[in-house]
Amino acid sequence: MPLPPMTRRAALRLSAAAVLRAAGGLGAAGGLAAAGGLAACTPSPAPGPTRSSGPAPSSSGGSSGSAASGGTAAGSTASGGTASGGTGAGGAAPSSAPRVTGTIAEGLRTPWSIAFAPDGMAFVSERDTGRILRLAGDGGAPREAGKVTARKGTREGGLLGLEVSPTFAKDGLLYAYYTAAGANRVVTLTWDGTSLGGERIIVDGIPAAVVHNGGRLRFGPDGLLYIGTGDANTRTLSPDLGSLGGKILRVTPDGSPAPGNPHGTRVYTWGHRNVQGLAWDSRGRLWASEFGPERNDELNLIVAGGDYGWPAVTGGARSGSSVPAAFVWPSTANASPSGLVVVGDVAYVACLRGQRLWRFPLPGPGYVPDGSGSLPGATEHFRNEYGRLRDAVAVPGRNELWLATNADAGSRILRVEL
Ligand SMILES: [Ca+2]
Repeated sequence: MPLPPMTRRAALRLSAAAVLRAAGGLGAAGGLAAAGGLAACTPSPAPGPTRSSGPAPSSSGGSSGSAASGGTAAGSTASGGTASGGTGAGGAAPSSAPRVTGTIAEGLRTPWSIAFAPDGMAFVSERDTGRILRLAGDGGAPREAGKVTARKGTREGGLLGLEVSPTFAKDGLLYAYYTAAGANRVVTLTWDGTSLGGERIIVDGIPAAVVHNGGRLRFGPDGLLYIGTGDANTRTLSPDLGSLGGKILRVTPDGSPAPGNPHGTRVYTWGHRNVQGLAWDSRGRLWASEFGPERNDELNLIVAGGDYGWPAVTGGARSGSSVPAAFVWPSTANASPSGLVVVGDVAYVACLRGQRLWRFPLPGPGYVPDGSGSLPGATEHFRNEYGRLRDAVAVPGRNELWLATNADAGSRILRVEL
């Protein structure tokens, strides 16, 4: 689905105020939110006003792998700081460190997911309000486009993932994942050019709980919808092939089991704890981020039918034929990975508790996770600068990400140049 680039007009309208707000960190955003409501900020082309401590000299040849050697040894914490990553095996991957260059919007309430429509408009979900906002690609205040009735009072449930139909220009369909009264579900809503309506449930009965609700939705290059779910705090669900919990599901656009799924059901892979990030590289490989149990957060290379180990094992360990994680964060304090995006065969992972963005040049063809839990060239950025990071998405047609921060009513969407 070719997407037109966002207008350059936004980039040319430099707003000193926006730069100052961006440079002011969360305090500024929180103050504005307290004053009431949402605000848009003109994306700023200023050179990295929020970059902390400047980029470290780029380490050539991917030797920065030592900055974040991963591994499965307890206490082997990453210490990459804001070092610029080597390009590693990424080939044509961007070689520069990501840098925040502006604030797209602020005063949002726990934005969970961002999804771009073909015309450059973006939809943003707010977890706790159930609102779906739309953001014009060239700035302007966010407007409410629609709303779902999500269950209140869960810590990690609510309105979670969004995804735009691959044929959005024709059907106007927006997919949404939310926690309903008894379970998580996936619905479609129809965009009529003004608002979203006509909600239709396409997958229901995904186990829900106060925590571990998964929630990521992404269409793959095969035109099928992939759904990351969680174990709903009941670890026996993950290896249970009859449950939709603790899985990556693969369905057709109408929610039916995808043809060719390994068990003839919606289940694509199993043995997951809580999957909140899904992305494909240029070779068509699917990567997924997953929260570990107070240790061993994971970046996984996903293969159809795979068992990803939970609850028998985590991280680089194997149980039977389970697939070890490609990269392991021994301490969740450094990660707690949610949104995942791949640009130029470099993966970026937005982290909650770790309050940073991880960057991984992805390995070349033939790569198979070897249980070491490490990938060469991994680096971390923005540590503790913007608070909890929930989602990272690529801006169509640009070498740029939008990054959703989670700071209750002071949450922001940041513009990140790569
Ligand atoms: Ca695992």
